[in-house]
This record gives sequence, structure tokens and C-alpha cells, in this order.
Amino acid sequence: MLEPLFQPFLIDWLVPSASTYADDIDFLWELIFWIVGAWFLATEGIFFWLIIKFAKKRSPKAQYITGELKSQKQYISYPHMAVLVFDILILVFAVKVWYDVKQDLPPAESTVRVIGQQWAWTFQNAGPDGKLDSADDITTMNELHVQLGTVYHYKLEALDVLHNFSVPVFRLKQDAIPGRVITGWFEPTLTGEYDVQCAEICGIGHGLMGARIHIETPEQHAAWMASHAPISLASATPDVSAEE
Ligand SMILES: [Cu+2]
Repeated sequence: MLEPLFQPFLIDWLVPSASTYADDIDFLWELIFWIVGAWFLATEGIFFWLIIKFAKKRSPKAQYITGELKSQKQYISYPHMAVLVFDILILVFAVKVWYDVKQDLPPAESTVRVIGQQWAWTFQNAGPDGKLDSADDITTMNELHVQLGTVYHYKLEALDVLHNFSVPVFRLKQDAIPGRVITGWFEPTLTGEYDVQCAEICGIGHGLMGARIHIETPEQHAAWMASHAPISLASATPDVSAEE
């Protein structure tokens, strides 16, 4: 297992990280930020140093250099090699994080079906038994309720066109494709109410496809499930007058 080189902190200032893999994703972004940032400062520094050093008043006559001599080419080939080394470093960490987030699914403790359509999200929560498509499922629109510290598998579907299930606090983005059921996972690590977005232009109402995710403690989540239990389960003898 690869340990990250440092603890990421920049993105947390803007969007809290609320899943077990959010820090791994942030680490990749910040690794690229620091590497590219250092090269940016170095190249800009050299650029302005050359402009000043070879200003017209100091070097009135320009020299024509073809750049074919080895002594001249080294100014390109050595930085080129260094860039390749950094590319490989980023790739090694990226493959590791990709594998953990997208390919190596931990066993599910609960499952939620996520359905994108023009222009809303439907969430089918497995209910107290943790199993989808059973009598205690709870279906909600634009409102996803999950429990802290629980490994969820999501089954992502699209009814009409391409959508993208995006939960910024999880650093999760996954395309939803009509005709396919895409399984992924997340484990919430922070309670609170956060944004869910559609991150794939899906028509004129794309911008209206915002939803909310509620990450709850086990007590809060149990209370929510109890208050949203299907009528047939809430009462053995359903009383029609009790409905609103
Ligand atoms: Cu959409």
C-alpha cells in the first residue's frame, strides 16, 4: 500500500471532505498543484531573469543559435527528463487511488439506488434491512439520507439521457448512462447537509438538478427511517384516516 506523501489541506478550505477516499483524491490534486506550481515559478523566474539579463542595452547584438549542439540541447533534455520523472510519480499515485475508489469495492453494509432523469434525482434507500427492492425501501426525490460510517453501494441509473451523480464533499463523480446500472461505493465520515449535483449537461433544466445529501448519526438515521417507513410497515392495520 502506498502512503500519501503529505496530508492534503487546500481543498478542505472550500469544500469539506466527507468520505473515506476524499483525502486520497485531494492528495492527487494537491500533488499536481505543488509540482506544477514549482515548475511554473521556476520557468517564470528564468524567463524574467533572461529578459533582464539580455536586455537590449546590455546585449545590443543578438546571437543566432540553432540549438543543435549537445551543450545547448541539454537545456531542453534535462528538464524534459525531470518532467517525465514527475509524470511517473503522479501516475503511480493516480493508479493506486483509481483502484481503491473505482475498482476495489468494499462489502456493502447498505445499498441505495440513484436514478437521474430530466431533471431530478430519485433515491431509493434500502431501509432498515439494508436490502434494496424489499418492502421497507424508502424512496425520496432530490433528498438522499445516509448514515455516518456505513459503507454504501450505489446502483446508478439514468432514465433518459446521460447524467452524472456528483457529491462534491465525497469527491465522487460518476456518469449515469441510460440502459446501464453502474455500481460504486462511498463511506460518509462527516455529518451534515451537503450538495448533490448533476455534473453532465443533460438538457435545458440541467442547472435545476441540485439535490441534498443528509449525512446522519445512527440515531438520527434510525429516526428518519422510522418516520418514513412505508405505511404498510408502520402499522399492521393501516388506518386511511391517519394519512394526511
Ligand atoms: Cu442531469
